Amino acid sequence: MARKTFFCVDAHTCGNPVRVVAGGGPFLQGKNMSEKRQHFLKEYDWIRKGLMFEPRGHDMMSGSILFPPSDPENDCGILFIETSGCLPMCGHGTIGTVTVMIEEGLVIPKVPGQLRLETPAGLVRVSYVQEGKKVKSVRLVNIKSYLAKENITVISSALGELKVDVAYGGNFYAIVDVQENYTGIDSYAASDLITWSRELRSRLNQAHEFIHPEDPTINGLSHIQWTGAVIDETSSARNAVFYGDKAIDRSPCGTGTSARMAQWYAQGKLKAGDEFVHESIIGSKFIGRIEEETMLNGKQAIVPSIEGWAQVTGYNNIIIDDDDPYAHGFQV
Ligand code: PYC
Repeated sequence: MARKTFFCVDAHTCGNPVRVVAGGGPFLQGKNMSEKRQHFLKEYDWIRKGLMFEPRGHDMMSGSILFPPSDPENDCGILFIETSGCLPMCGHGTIGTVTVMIEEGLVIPKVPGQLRLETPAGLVRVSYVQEGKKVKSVRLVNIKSYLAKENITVISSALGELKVDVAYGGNFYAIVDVQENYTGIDSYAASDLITWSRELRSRLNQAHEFIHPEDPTINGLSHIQWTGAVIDETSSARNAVFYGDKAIDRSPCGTGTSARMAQWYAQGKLKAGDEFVHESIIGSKFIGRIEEETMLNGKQAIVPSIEGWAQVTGYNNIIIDDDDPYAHGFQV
């Protein structure tokens, strides 16, 4: 490789960036997106680093690459790319990617208003509302989500002893509810939450194993979900989700919302059919719903859905050139 150009459409979902790679992505081997993700990580991770990190991206950058589906019944395959790596599933990424796909005519749905998307975490079904050229809202029916561990102890050097639950909603989340040593997101600076998250994640991963029961390539706790008081009293809950090394999701985080709904379901606070309005750190909202009660490897689980909106912000032909010492990005 000497000079490679990627045609990207940039967007944001409820405030969080989504860079959709519509042209220039690699050919990946594998019979599904989980196997293709492994191939990408082995041979093409430089693409993710170049497009996500500075100087072409930034700490919060997140995106996706589009692939033809492996099963002709489906509309598209999606690989999620982020500063943190290649997530098995990303909710805000799906909402942004669908908006871009439809508004820009990148994929023609087999059934108008609906899409079947192959993601590394499994099949995600989508419905969307379009007015003229614009996609007004997207609802995704996510993969099976469940509460993986309850009330485990982790020590924060800054806050002291914390009790957290860990739930899976496409990624593994440690959920920090308000408790004696933690009084909610508004009590702290976002930069402090970021520093403390790195420590909590590392301690939890050292002390516990988090492995998806059906796909062992999905493993490790990647995100910390701090909770706090809602801004709008009609909302159900609010969060600040830490990802990568320096990011707080500006959206309410789709997989984080799915994980939180699985936690509330397991604790009897939410039941099938209930709506769950989730606010982000900046007050943007996703509307979650429990679509189905189900089982995953003998454990109680739910099929959650998430609704949100996205906005296209621009077109970006991004060049990654071997001559550039920062071709594969950097972090400070
Ligand atoms: O929306 O699922 C999500 C997500 C994961 C990381 C950042 N956003």
